[in-house]
Amino acid sequence: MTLPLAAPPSSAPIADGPELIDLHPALADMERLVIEGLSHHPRQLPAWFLYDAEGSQLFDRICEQPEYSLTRNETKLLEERAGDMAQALGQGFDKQPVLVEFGAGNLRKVGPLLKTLQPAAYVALDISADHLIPACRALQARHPDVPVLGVCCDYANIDQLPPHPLLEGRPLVGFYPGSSLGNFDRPQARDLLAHFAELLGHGSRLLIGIDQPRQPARLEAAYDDAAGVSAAFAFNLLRRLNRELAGNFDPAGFRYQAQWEPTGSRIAMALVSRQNQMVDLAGRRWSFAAGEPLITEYSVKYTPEAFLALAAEAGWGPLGRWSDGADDLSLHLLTHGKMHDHAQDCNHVNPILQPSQP
Ligand code: AVI
Repeated sequence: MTLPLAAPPSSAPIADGPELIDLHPALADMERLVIEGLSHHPRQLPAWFLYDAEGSQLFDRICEQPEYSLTRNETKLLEERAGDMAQALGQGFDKQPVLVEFGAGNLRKVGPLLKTLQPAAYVALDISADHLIPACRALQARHPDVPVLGVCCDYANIDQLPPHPLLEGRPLVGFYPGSSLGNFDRPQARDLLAHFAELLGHGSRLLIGIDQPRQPARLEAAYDDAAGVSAAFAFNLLRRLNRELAGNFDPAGFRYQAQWEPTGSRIAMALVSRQNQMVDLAGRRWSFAAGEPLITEYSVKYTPEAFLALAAEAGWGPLGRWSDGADDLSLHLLTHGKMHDHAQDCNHVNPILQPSQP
């Protein structure tokens, strides 16, 4: 899964603030991924392509839509239960761990954990540097005692965390909220969980947010909100491709669609071609048939049991689970290591093994 880096990493302090290391995939890598994705049937691009500066802002607006409850519910759960979560996340290490957040976005969820865990440092990984820089600066101002480091990267495709004095000799624990695991198909999701274990190290712990299946109508509305923000988020992908990879997509030639697919337990989001058409992109000419979808992303929903089975395939075992009142989503605490270690640990955090009550 590793992308060769076409450009050396650059690192710079964010004016009077935390440092940012830039490992964004190079244009040549993006071009290769576009050619691979459009040659695939159905056509599909990596979900991280959606997150340029504009896309990241649109995603933040999706999180505010009444139909999209995931962010609100998860944030509330974190605010209410961060003390228990931090206690279990940081348990058993001889030094204060560093907290590493994957796909950190606007950094608005981690605050309660920083307060309760008091990590030695906090590392935020996100694909959009434009979004990460102001978010890191604001977070550092709110939490002056925790050193903050931003890393702009495709976290699924880095070989290791960048060597940095803040991480040296420290245990690492992971935080992956927002159910972004669902934006990878199952084999990729399993590989990603295994990859997190490699990045964090043996014996590490991971707190991960997972959205669960519920009535299809609710899910379809969450991914196709009445205000049209989800659709705008998808259409922004075409604008990005036109701008960065010499494309000539005409957005009017496509319509947005979000459909629940029961067999995959997932929402499929797509831009569907309204007619037969040709599009130039990445130095090639692509034909789209009328009705043909370009999948912009999937969002797989896992029951707690299905998620834990997937995590086990990647060597992660359960330590605890917290859920929102409606049991629409869970924050799972996992540990990577031998199964009997998990059983012991579970005894320590037994009270949190059941969903929390509203
Ligand atoms: C980031 N990710 C978890 C979102 C989701 O719910 O799958 C992405 C998203 N796309 C459209 N709406 C939300």
